[in-house]
Amino acid sequence: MTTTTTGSKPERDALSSTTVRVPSTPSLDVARVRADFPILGRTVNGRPLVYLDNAATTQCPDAVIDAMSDFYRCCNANVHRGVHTLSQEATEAYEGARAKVAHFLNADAKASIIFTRNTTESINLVAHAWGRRHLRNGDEILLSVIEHHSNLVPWQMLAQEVGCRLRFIDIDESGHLRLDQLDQVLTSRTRLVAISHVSNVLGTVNPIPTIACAARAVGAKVLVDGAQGVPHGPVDVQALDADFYAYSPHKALGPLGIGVLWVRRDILEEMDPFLGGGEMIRDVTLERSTWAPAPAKFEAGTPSVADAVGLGASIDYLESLGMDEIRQHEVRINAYLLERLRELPFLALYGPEDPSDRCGLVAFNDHQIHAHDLGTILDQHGIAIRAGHHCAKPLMRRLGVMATARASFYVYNDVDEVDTLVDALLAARKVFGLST
Ligand code: 7TS
Repeated sequence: MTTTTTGSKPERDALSSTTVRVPSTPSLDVARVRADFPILGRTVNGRPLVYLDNAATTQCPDAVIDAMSDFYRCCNANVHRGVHTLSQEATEAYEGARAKVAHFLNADAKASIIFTRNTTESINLVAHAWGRRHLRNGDEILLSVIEHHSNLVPWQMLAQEVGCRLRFIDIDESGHLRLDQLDQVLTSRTRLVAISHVSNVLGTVNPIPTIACAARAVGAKVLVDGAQGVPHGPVDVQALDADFYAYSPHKALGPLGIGVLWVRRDILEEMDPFLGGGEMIRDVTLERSTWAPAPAKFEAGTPSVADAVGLGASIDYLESLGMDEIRQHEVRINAYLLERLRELPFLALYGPEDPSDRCGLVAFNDHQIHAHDLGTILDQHGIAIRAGHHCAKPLMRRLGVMATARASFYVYNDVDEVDTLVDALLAARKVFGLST
């Protein structure tokens, strides 16, 4: 984990730290890691599965699957409302998971961790609960052109509702944000800067502390879309100097169906509820209600308890591997991946050249084969990649393409799978009778 800051000055962001260099020796024992993931033993179209769609969703280790099935076998009950033993055990398991997330992200308080369904819901929660109360006609929200639709559409909807204006930071030719534009696009009207920690298309790790510092200077709050941040290295929300941080555990070895939102403790009181219903109230009369303190205020209804338990187990698993080691593993794979793909003259690659500037993914296009055809042919080889616009249509337009292919790696992938990918890309050329 990065060191915690006590003052307002941000420390380094471990993901974008320049100290990460391509390691000469492996930082993870991938063969041992793979043995923990039952799905990796299966075949697809008669070939061993090569799973390279981790930026969409990662796989679960036995520890996560077992934790969830144990919960259903042993202490399945509703939380926070039962005097009986099962309900108390379920509550302990649920709140224990919250404590693990708080520690994992170095949150300023356990109550600052709100469980949602995914990153998308976390960002929508901020737009409704904070945005509607604090943004007015003429205010500005600063975004970037690389944002996933999850960190764009909710702000468009809010902007239409309250009449505020969206502004954007562009990227340069290398796929880095144009920080030189910050002076121009941040104004005294900027109330919020909402930016992704890591791009899901370019892989670029964005320098959040630098952006947060500039945002603070104009009095704006900072929301970080951490969907592609948390999985790939140590994240310390206080060191990042953010106000809101959202992520999806299913992209970091956890289960589908649960999301995380961290809100800086002193802002929790400045937010209205998002959804109304059971568990989020202090008192209810026929005419009106008052709210429970956070996080209950933002978690109406029965939560996804087993998913929270699985999330807790995924954090234990990630910590047993080491988040620094995971970061180094990805940088090592990136270096080999970029080297091998650059050998193929028929490919266009997107994103930064330096493997240390990106997380373990690369988006690419064959000049002659559509990304969807490539995805289908690779599937015949047992290789799962993603093809399409990656829910980042404005970025596709900015890059001048309709779609890209994308291979994304994680803790159980190794360099031999890069070779398998390259062989399959060459085989795809043959299918279309194209030169290699
Ligand atoms: N933000 C970023 C940067 C993402 O990459 C994604 C998902 C999301 C938000 C939304 O996450 P969700 O869990 O709420 O859906 N990105 C991808 C992807 O790149 N391919 O599939 C999902």
